[in-house]
Amino acid sequence: MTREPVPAWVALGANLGDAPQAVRDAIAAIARLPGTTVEKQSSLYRTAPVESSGPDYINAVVQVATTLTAPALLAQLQALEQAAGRERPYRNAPRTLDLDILLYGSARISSATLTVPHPRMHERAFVLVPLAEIAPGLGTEEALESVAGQGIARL
Ligand code: A4P
Ligand code: MG
Repeated sequence: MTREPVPAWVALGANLGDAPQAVRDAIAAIARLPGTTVEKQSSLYRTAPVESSGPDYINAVVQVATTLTAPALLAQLQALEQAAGRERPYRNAPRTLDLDILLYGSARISSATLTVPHPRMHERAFVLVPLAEIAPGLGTEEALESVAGQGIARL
């Protein structure tokens, strides 16, 4: 049985090593995932760490269309994080690459390993600003205004 492609939005973040290159390479790698095409990609943004330490982050958001299930997409994204040398010494540690699923169609998922929509996306300029760039219909002005104090600059 062939599955219909589902639109999904993935947030990318990095703040160790050559972070802009890591984010660009990750977008190219996502485009090569099975059953997956990148439909839209935001600009890259330089952002101040939120509840995290270390250098500024580079963040971006992509819209994909994928025939992968949400858990399969998560597994593929985690493999890309590992391939980029991701280490997890402690929560919100600086990282070479972080890939989070923001939205998967209209699905609401709450499992031990996957929560969709991403529970913290509406608190974060580093997610909302790039998401608004490629999917203005998904967010609200109120949400954007509520994060206006967070440092973010388009590269
Ligand atoms: N998980 C559950 N739901 C999801 C989902 N929707 N997408 C689970 C991806 N993963 C999801 O993630 C921990 C576990 O979350 C995974 O094993 C998966 O099963 P992780 O990537 O190992 O750890 P993390 O990234 O530290 O956690 P998380 O929850 O992604 O962190 P946050 O809350 O997203 O914050 N500041 C700036 N400026 N830019 C950033 O990118 N990122 C964070 C991470 C903090 N501050 C930041 C940035
Ligand atoms: Mg993550």
